[in-house]
Amino acid sequence: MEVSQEPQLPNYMKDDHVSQETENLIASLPSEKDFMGYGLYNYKGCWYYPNTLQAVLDVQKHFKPRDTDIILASLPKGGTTWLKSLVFSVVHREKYQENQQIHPLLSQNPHDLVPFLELELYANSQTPDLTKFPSPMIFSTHMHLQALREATTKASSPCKIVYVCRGIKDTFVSGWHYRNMLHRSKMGQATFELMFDAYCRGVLLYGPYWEHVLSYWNGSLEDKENFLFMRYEEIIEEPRVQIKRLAEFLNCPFTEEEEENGSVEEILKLCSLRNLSNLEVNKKGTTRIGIDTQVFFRKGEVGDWKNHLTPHMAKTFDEIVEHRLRGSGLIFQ
Ligand code: PAP
Repeated sequence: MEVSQEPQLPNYMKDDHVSQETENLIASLPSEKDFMGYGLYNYKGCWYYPNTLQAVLDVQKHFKPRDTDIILASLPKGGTTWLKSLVFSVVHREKYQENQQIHPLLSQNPHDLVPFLELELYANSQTPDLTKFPSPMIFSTHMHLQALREATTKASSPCKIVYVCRGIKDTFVSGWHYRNMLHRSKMGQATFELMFDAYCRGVLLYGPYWEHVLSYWNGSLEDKENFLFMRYEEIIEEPRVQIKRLAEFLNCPFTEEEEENGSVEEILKLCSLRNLSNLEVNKKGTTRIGIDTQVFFRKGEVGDWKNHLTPHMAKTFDEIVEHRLRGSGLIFQ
């Protein structure tokens, strides 16, 4: 392995928080090593590290969303941090319109404002205290829809789910940089190629990519009232249109007055990569789950893959995605 120092493993990658029952389950599951040699297990079509699987099972068993809850879903590196910032700011905008200086995004990382169900809340407890978050509660998850549904179908009426995704090539490249930053080490070309191969086979945490995006795409086609399918590239291209679409979906559309007084632009500016990444809280320190806050912010460019993938790698990704999504109506350029 080319990693020069012992990697700082986040808890969700470990296997030290697993019940005997889950251990028995894991022993019966298909397994593979991830590109760095850590064990992944396939449960109902999706790959997990042991601690993540334990937490997913706990979410499925114990989390019961209320109809006012909002769940943000994504693959890692699909636009999670941005979506958290935007939804939090849109939903809670009335509270801070008089005094933007006290806006929580200025002093807290977006991941601490919108907690992950399985990576934070249910990672250490089957009965986390959910009352400490402002109402309406906004949660997030990287679980794919079939896995999430095991929890949401317990609710008496559906809650709103917003999904964001990004083309596979930029998601992959963003994930590569994230892993380098996370492990505080520059991994070499051989590891890059191993990660590429794992991605192509779908063997990565919450993968395969195509199953994940398809599960939410189909969900959004079946139930437009409760599912919103968003794309990172579209938010970059037409932020005003997309944020208004988001607000309408969440039943808090911008009023004419808000549009005139610049509320939309203010939120976009507050949530911009430039603004967030320059805040003290996002330059140093860690999130509640112990990840350096700065690793969530990098370039945020569409097409950065061109600087990292060979033409052959790019073509391989395009062909896989085209093949896997064929007939679904979901197309990535
Ligand atoms: P996560 O799933 O681990 O939370 P996620 O936020 O989905 O990660 O992805 C991080 C990517 O979003 C980074 O992209 P890059 O590697 O291509 O640069 C990061 O720069 C980008 N990002 C984070 N915050 C924002 C933001 N406010 N606006 C636009 N892009 C952002």
